[in-house]
Amino acid sequence: MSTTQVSDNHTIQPMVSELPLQAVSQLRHDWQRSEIEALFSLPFNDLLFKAQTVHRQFFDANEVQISTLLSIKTGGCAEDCGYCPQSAHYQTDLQREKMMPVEAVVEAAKQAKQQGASRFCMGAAWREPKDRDMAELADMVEAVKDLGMETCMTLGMLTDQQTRQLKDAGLDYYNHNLDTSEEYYDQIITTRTYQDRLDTLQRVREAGINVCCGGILGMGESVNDRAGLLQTLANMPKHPESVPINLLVQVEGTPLATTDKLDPLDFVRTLAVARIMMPSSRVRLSAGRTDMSDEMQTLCFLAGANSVFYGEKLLTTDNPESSHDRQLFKRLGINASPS
Ligand code: SAM
Ligand code: DTB
Ligand code: SF4
Repeated sequence: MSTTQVSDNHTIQPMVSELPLQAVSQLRHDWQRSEIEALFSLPFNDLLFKAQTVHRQFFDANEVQISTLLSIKTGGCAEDCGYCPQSAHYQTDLQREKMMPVEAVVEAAKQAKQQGASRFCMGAAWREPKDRDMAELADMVEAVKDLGMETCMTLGMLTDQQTRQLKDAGLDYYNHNLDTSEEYYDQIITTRTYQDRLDTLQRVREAGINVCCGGILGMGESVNDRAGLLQTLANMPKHPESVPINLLVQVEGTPLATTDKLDPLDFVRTLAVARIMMPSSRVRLSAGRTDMSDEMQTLCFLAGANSVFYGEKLLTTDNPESSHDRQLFKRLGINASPS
């Protein structure tokens, strides 16, 4: 680090914003925990400046990619994810629904396209899909692709064969979140391991499907756990193409329903660090937007978030009204990106 000599012989350090932005020209996969913690410890303005600078080297800063979600099979899930209203382990208000017919899925995708979504994400409350469901799932992928949309699915753990079936059907993205750090994982989920998740992610990557993988903030995790999650994501051989960062939606009946609310600025900080560490990935401001002010979402975009879920429902919980989102984008001069 160069320093500046001043006449009375004191030495002053340059501002962080004057430091070379080493992260911008290359994608790194060797992040050390101490470096990540140093990013989290930066003064907020320095961190946001750095994130926005990196963001502009890789993306149009005024474009946001728009995805719409649909729950194609709802509730009754065998897993015990402590945040999830769809787990059969908890008593929530949710109505269980079996797998939707292909035609109904295509109808919902058409509407999403009309509203301006470029990607359609189909989610199922499964630990893993059954082999007998694969043909119908493949039909859904093909039919949604025929509409000219990108397709994404999130179905739980996959076998090699299931992964290949989805790839052959033309699936563009597979969402499979790590949710938090490896160390904190068993505080949140006990019915599977972190390694189970990593195994499916590797299958998806090796099959040539784009990876969508991120996490949830506000589950009582420490800054160190947030750093751990981002370290695992960024140190994968290839960065996930999409990195959804969810704010926990606290649903009555789930074990995490009464967790202390996260400081909104800590959410923004984590997005900024994700942007710096994975500069060419779409970082998605995901669940939890109904609990965020317009101003907080604006800070998220400034921190480098450049994708959102659009449409009044996520999977089972509320998302902002589409008209409100359109208005916010207009106020900010944000355009929908074609992919
Ligand atoms: N069952 C599949 C799985 O878990 O991979 C796919 C569906 S699951 C609902 C998809 C993701 O939604 C989870 O990995 C989690 O990150 C997110 N999610 C679930 N409930 C949430 C909540 N209450 N708040 C925020 N994100 C949530
Ligand atoms: C992701 O990271 N968030 C989305 C999507 N991937 C599948 C799901 C959010 C779910 C929020 C709770 C619900 O609506 O059930
Ligand atoms: Fe099941 Fe997915 Fe919910 Fe976990 S997050 S309980 S795996 S639907």
